Amino acid sequence: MVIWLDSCASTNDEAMRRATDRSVRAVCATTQTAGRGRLGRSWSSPPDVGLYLSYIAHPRFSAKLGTALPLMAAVAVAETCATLGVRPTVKWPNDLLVNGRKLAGILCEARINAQKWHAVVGIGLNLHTPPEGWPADVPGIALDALIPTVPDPKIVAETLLERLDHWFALTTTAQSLDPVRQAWQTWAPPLGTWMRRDTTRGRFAGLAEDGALRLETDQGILVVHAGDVSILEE
Ligand code: BT5
Repeated sequence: MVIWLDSCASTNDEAMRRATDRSVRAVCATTQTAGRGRLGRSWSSPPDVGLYLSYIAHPRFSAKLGTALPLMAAVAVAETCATLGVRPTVKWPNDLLVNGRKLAGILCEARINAQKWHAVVGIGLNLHTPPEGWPADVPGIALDALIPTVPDPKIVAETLLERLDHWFALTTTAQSLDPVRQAWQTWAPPLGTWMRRDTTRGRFAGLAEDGALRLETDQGILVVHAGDVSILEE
């Protein structure tokens, strides 16, 4: 079952509250009053312009594959956009960009609940440009700037959930990040693209086995496990 709410603080919280209910697959909302990004940042979630969806990774998904979550989500969103004729670039770990602007963001959160590991994959995908435009600090882009007709959020959610189910099943069967790692790299900037992590510049050298980002710097390979990187050229 997919729960659709008119409004909530964050669909990630609503999904986490229901994480022990095996009948719930995802929670979506028309608007979020406290949509979250990573590292204490916020996700702009005005009514009727975005898809705000939190997918519940049931406990059957092993915690040791946890680093696959953002990769699976990014690939599922990229594939969903591709069915609509839009080809985004994935930016490690969790952004989907078009023309250098952010089309979607992903926030994976995990918690122990009822003695089981639960994870929620929160996805914000911009469908329509906000009527008042993008806030100055939000370099966003929406599907309506890229394609003539944007389907109803429920239709987009259906495709996205089908792609998420696919990647969860494949990763669980393989018990490995390899399939999703390979798929992720097909949506990534070309190997060798310059990226920056804090003050260090390096060339994109693919993903490590656990999904970490590898950058080839003057000092050798830098493996980035958390935080942000910027793409310096596309
Ligand atoms: C993310 O964080 O990109 C994760 C966003 C996850 C949002 C979903 S919506 C459903 C679920 N429920 C939640 O509460 N969250 C998830 P981060 O990488 O930290 O990026 C945040 C930054 O993106 C902000 O500081 C802004 O610069 C920018 N931003 C905020 N809202 C945006 C939007 N709607 N479109 C594009 N960029 C945005």
